[in-house]
Amino acid sequence: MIDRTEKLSFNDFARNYLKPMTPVVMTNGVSEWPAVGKWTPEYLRDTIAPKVIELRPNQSGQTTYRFPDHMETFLAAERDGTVPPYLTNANIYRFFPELISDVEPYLPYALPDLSASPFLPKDFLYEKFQLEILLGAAGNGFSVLHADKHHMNAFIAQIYGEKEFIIFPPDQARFLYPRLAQPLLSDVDDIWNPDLERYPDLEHTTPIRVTLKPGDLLFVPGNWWHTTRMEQTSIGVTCNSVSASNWRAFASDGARLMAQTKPLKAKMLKLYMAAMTLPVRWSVRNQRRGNLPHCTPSLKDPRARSVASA
Ligand SMILES: O=C(O)CCC(=O)C(=O)O
Ligand SMILES: [Fe+2]
Repeated sequence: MIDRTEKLSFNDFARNYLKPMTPVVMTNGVSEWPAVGKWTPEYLRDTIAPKVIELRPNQSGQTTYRFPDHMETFLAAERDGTVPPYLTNANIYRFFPELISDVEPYLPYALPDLSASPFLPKDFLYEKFQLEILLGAAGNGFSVLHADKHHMNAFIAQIYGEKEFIIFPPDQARFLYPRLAQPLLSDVDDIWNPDLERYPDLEHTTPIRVTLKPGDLLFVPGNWWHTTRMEQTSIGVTCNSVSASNWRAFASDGARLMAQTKPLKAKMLKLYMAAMTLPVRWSVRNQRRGNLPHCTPSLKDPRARSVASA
């Protein structure tokens, strides 16, 4: 079971869910976003300017989407009852600036986001701004059971339609057939109807099912395994973050990846990360005292501005 609550204060969220890394659904967690009640597939088609975006949907190869052609394909599939490609992980800041004001204020629960800390090297892991659109139709689903990359936390907001999640706690990872080379991705191809002869250890798991409705906000802490499916059109927005609880795992994953190409730099980075523990502790103390994230000057994050002015 996952707790379902009304929208929480930042402090209650931090104390009861963020710090212990426990999932939660906040009903109306993002109800103040103009996107809720406004976004529909047609709205996205009419609002997003024509452009080509290149994505790696579902951990696979690169795919090119041409907007609004993709939307026409999507709407036609919706009408015909066929299954269009699930558009995932399209970064709003990079691809859809025309939509940013619909998803402000930035999720206060995701701040301070230590992955965006100015103390980190600029090229650490990937782009810092993480607010991504997921647009799916009936029959779509996220392609793989996984825990989020680099052990990051995920906040998944439901904007339109419904989406079903299946979720497993970190201590069940050993029954979920993690891939050898990509240990945060599962080998199990269809967790909704699993082949128990091929994957007998799944018998030891206790999946948690959650359905999100518009306005809901789901917190999936780092290392919690999950995937989704849809029986109807669904628009979601997801956001990754790193808090004090998963800072260490995040940092060492970054250093591990860097060591593959730049071993010396990775060694220096490890030292640097150890030193970073101080500002991390400081920001956590701040959180506990109830100071809002945008008050932490050492973590100047441009996204916090939209929180501050909300
Ligand atoms: O909302 C979904 O379909 C799953 C998204 C997800 O888990 C992810 O982007 O990591
Ligand atoms: Fe995920």
